[in-house]
Amino acid sequence: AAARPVRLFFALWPDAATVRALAAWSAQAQATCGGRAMRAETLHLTLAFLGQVPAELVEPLIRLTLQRPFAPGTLRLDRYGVFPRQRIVWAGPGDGAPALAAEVAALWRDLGALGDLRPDHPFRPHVTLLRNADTAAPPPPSPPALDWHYERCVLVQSAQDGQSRYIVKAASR
Ligand code: 2AM
Repeated sequence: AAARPVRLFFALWPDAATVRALAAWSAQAQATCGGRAMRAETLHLTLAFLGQVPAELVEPLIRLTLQRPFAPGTLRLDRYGVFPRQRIVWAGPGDGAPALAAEVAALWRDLGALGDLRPDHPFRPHVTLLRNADTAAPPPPSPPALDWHYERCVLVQSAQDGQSRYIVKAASR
């Protein structure tokens, strides 16, 4: 039987110090906005969401992740934001993270060459902190800016059995 499609995305996964800082951002936002805090081990920034991908593409995607260059950089998270429709409160870069956006565009070019893969909307860099939040009121002032030094992008499988579970399939060098 054909293997089932796999839900995949590319992301930046925070180091331990960045996770701690993000957890503090999350707690501060939750005091005002309520909602459900993302578990610390699930905090991430999505670079490219692939959705359900045919199983045959998983190995090529792992090879691509291992082989293609990905430029490290620093992302300055300095604001809260909300997606009212999804009732999400997030942390993000006020400047839109142009260097990271350029990496994401290059990643999509490589993905498009590999298969029928393209973004379904523009890149909006954010780390989801709270779900089912009260997004009618503005979030509180943010803590001091957080500089996240990232080294790698990772290919992640999202296994949706009840709560979402993330499995890292490969990391860039
Ligand atoms: P979210 O946190 O804003 O919901 C795994 O689901 C990751 O992929 C999450 O970071 C999620 O963003 C993101 N994601 C889910 N559906 C998406 C879509 N259609 N486009 C872009 N990102 C998506």
